[in-house]
This record gives sequence, C-alpha cells and structure tokens, in this order.
Amino acid sequence: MFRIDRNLTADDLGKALRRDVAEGLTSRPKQLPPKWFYDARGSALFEEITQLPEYYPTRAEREILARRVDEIAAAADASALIELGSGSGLKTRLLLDALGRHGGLTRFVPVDVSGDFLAESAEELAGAYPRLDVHAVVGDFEEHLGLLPVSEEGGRQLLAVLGSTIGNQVPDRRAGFLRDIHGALRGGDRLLLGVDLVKDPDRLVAAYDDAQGVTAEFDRNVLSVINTELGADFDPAAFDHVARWNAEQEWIEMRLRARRDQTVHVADLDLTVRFDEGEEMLTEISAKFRQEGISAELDAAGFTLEHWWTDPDGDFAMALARV
Ligand code: AVJ
Repeated sequence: MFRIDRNLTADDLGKALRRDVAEGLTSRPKQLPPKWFYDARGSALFEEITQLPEYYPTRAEREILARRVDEIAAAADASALIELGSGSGLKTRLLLDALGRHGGLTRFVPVDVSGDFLAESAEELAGAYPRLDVHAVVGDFEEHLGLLPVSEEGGRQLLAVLGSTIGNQVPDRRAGFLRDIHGALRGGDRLLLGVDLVKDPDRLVAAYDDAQGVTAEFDRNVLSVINTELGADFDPAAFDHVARWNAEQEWIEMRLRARRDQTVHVADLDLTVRFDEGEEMLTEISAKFRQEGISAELDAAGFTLEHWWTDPDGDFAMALARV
C-alpha cells in the first residue's frame, strides 16, 4: 500500500529558496543553508561522497546498523518506522527488515523535502515490502513535524534521523528540532539518531575536502542551483571550496571563497551582490558529537538516552532514546 501527502509544494520551496538566498547573500558574513545543495546533481554528488575513501560516516553508520539492527528493533519494539530524510537506501531496508523480523511492523513513513525523489523511492519500497503500509510525506522536517501522520492503531513508533543529518543545524535550532520531534511522538516511542563523533581534526577535514574534489564540486553546486532556480549568474569556478574544523564549536565548516573580486546578479531577486577576493561564504556546518553532549541535548528535549552504539573504530554513533 502506498500513498503520499504533500505538505510542501514547488511554490513553497521556491519561496523558501528566495528568502534564504536574499537573506544569506545580504548578511555578513554571507551564508547559504545546506538544504539547497540537493538538486538532482547535488544528490548524485552526495551519493558519490558517501563512497569516497575519506568520507567514513556512511560506512561507519551502516556497519553499526548491520551489527546492531536486531538489538535496535527489539529495544524499539515498534509497529511504525518514521524516517526523516533519505528513506530509500540500504540503511532503511536494514531497519525495515529487522523490525519485520521482530514482528509487528505495519507502517513506514518516509519524510523528505524532495517530492520527486521521495515518490520514486517510497513507491519502490512499497513494491519490495507489499505487506507494509507506506505513507510518504513531502515536507521540510525542520518545519512540518506537526503534520506527521499519526498511526490510527496507536502502536509504538520509531523515528529515525540517520546520517548525522542533525549535525547540519546549529545547537539552538537542534534543540528546537529535538523538542518538535518529542512533541510529535507519544510515550514509549523511540528516537534513533545517527551522529558523527569528534575525532582527529585531520581526518575530519579530509572527509570534507577529499583528494578527488567531489566535495568541492558538491559545495559549488549550490551556486548552480541558485543560477538555475533564481536566474543568477554565479561562476562556480570563481570559488574555492574550504573545509575547516572549528575546535571551539566542534563542527566542520564548509565555505566558498571568492578567487577574485566579482559581482553576481540574481535576476529573480533583483539583487546584485559583491564578493571581494578572498571573501568566504558559509555553506554548511557539520557538527561532531560526544556521548555526554548528545545525552544532555536529548534530556533537554524530554528524551532519555537508552542505548549508545558505535562502530569498532569509534567514529560514529547511533543513539536510541525514549520519549
Ligand atoms: C548528509 C548532511 C550529514 O554533513 O556530513 C557531506 C553532508 N557535506 N559532505 C555531512 C555533507 C559534505 C553530510 N550530511
């Protein structure tokens, strides 16, 4: 069974992009939110990143799941899996299979901003799991958590936020996001959080500035997205990709640095912006975590951390928390 709710139209997305770009290009320092990386080309580049030798998080998280998924399923004891972001890959299938083996799984609710991607991948999953009620939701999960479809039967739910997606938000927004998730769940429901861990800065920087330059292309792709969607005339080749470890905040920062003085015009916003040579624009933060910190953040949002699993190298963790 398959259905799809659309809480976000192409028009809503266009408005949000215009607002983010207008705000971001006129603030100092300039910045753009990372969610606009992911058009078709950006998603394909991210897929490529996950296979780079330097980018360990995807492999590490998959390894944890492969080893622990039955423990996770037993602890969660859920009849519904809600997944915020992605929702098509191997990790999703590992979870669905384990929850199925454990018994009781009847529903899968994948949530994503990209309607085309979601429709395609969720329908494919519905085909592969014919007994599952697949209820896809197109929405910005940072904003529309109140609109999640609640299962009528009232069974226990497992809500998964994998891939260290939560690391793209600054601590304040993360706190609000976790509170919103808590508000959308019921007593006994569980949250499964995949988080990348603090480690040697050289490895972290390499993971976000790979030798083949795929991450650099991914970073610059946000400029192409703005060119296509808002009629801008960015020259992506006029920007260098920079990845830096912020030791105080314990996050990786990705920036685009202007190679020369230049002027960019964004036709749809009637906006002209100047970049000075060497000027850096923030395009992403990717926070890295410690168990104590995650535990405290979960507590503050009303959750209790129940389980903490890492891969054998201690690079990545999965936290299971109870409402
Ligand atoms: C999918 C957002 C978690 O921050 O590691 C990968 C995105 N950016 N390389 C991350 C990303 C640069 C990724 N997240």
